Amino acid sequence: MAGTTSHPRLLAWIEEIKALCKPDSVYICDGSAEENERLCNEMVDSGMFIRLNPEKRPNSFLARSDPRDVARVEDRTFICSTNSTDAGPTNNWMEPSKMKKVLRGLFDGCMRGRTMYVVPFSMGPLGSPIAKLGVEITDSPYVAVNMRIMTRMGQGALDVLGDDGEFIPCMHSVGQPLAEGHESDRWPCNPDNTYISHFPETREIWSFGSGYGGNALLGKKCLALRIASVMGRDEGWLAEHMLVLGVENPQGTKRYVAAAFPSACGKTNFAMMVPPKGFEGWKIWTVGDDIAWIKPGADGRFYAINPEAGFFGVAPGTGLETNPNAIATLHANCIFTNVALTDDGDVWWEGLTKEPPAHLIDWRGNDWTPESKTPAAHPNSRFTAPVSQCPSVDPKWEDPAGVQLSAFIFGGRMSKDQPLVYQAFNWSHGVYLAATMGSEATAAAVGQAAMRRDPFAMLPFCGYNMADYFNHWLNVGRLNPNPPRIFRVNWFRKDENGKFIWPGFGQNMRVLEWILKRISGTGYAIESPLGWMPRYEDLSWEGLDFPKEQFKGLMAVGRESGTVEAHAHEELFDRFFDRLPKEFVYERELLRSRLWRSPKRWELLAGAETAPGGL
Ligand code: TSX
Ligand code: MN
Repeated sequence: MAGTTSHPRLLAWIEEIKALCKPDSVYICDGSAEENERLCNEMVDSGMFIRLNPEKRPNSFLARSDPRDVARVEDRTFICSTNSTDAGPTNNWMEPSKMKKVLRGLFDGCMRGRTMYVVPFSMGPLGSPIAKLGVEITDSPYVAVNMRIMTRMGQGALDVLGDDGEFIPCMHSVGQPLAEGHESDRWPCNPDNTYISHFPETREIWSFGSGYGGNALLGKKCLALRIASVMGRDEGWLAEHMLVLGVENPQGTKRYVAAAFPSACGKTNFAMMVPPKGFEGWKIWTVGDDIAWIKPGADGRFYAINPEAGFFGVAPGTGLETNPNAIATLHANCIFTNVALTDDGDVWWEGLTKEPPAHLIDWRGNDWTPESKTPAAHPNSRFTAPVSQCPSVDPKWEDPAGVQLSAFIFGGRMSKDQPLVYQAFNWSHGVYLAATMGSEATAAAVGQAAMRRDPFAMLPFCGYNMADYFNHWLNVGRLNPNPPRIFRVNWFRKDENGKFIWPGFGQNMRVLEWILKRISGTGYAIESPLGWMPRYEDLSWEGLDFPKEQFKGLMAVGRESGTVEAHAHEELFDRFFDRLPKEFVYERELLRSRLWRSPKRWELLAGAETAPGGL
């Protein structure tokens, strides 16, 4: 069996691409279990997949990529708008017709000796008014089976598409045609000619040369973020790099929040958090761990869906202590990429267990022992797992109407000068807080820690000029009477000995609880120069011994370092020139003024430095 369609434009496009790429055969995926089994078995035969021990990890596989093809390639990612200013200063740009010419040359005959897979998919629940359809044409069976987990893939998507539905065409090739009688590489790719190209005006994606992750699974970063962000700008909604979770208290009241963090902040861990001791009867529900599509409703409130159906998570650091829900999700029906293989046919990575096994095959296929100098799993190794297998999956995770958001949380990884939590004064201040977020570049020994800015965690994922994106956020808040409240968090502050002050993980529940209290109007906060801040007594400490002195170290920001930070915002924003929202100039000056003119009350409570004389 194979997928069937009578959609004339889709059929014509398939013929056009077949003529260009010249594959040996064409196959339309139906997304069935039988098809999946057949493709996986074919990959086992070709050496691309290793079947894991069915007793330990049923229906699961390990793939090892070419060591040159292990991550997204930002320097080979292009936004091809007609005008370069519409891509903006933070994106690579090429004129669309010039890029098309380059791509047509590369795609000409690129699938010789291979099967061309047509992969129809829906981002978002099938038939949901918020969902978008795409069709990925690829010469990688690895892409086809990963898309089956990550999206609603197959005949169901073709049925929704009907005979005249809209779809986003996504072209993909690993870029390694096979000469007559030649065998394929185990992991074919073309690292010297990689292009991840987006055409926001015609809403097309063309990806060449990489078989890995976001470069190849085009529904995710390319469609659900870069192209969707442009659609959201035009249609009045938001495509965001955010997790979505629900928090339920013992009385059964439930609120949803969306949160954006730069990489390496533990987004998936936060999305699947387990409440700590002292929070009996509380529950965290997972809607998504990476992408949220958020639309204002007729009531002026914001409704979010997870456009994905799977987790494509970083494996290292995922263990029973850090994320038991993820570990349970991975029990079966998963694809692992670039992790290590155990002697009994299971997987392992750094952080899965405290003690590494005595012997492994590492991600490159070599023998590995605990004495080895290199990691057993690649630091960017991944699991592909169905959201439906997550024990904390929210009952409404597939609700086509989405879940109503009460808060946006923006975070970063900073060892100094960024408090555990504070709340924006208002929408435009919140947008400013999100636009200036980021993580520490390197561990700064002394003085100010250098922040690598990642506005809204969207720097590599915004399909248009980021200054226009900031304006879009300001507009969305202006046009809707009930936008979510905005918060900033930082779990990663360190003391003078370089130790994390905050225990993090499940203990972050205490911060979430204060956020929920603020939303409902029952939580106290003081007005600090940065925003509304909790006092020690405003957080619940039930079940945790965390002295007041330590809390000061977690919250305080000096006037001097705050001012250095405000100055750094100026440098960040200068490159956007006249497209930068005027509000941002005023927000920065207000921040400066508050830092030097705030009442003493704040210094005492948050432990800031003493102001110079006269204030
Ligand atoms: O994911 C993390 N979160 C969010 C969890 C809900 N990590 C993992 C690192 C990111 C990939 C964290 N690491 C968090 C956190 O809140 N906090 C920290 C820092 C930290 C690391 C180890 C400890 C404490 C804090 N260990 C002990 O206290 C024993
Ligand atoms: Mn991500």
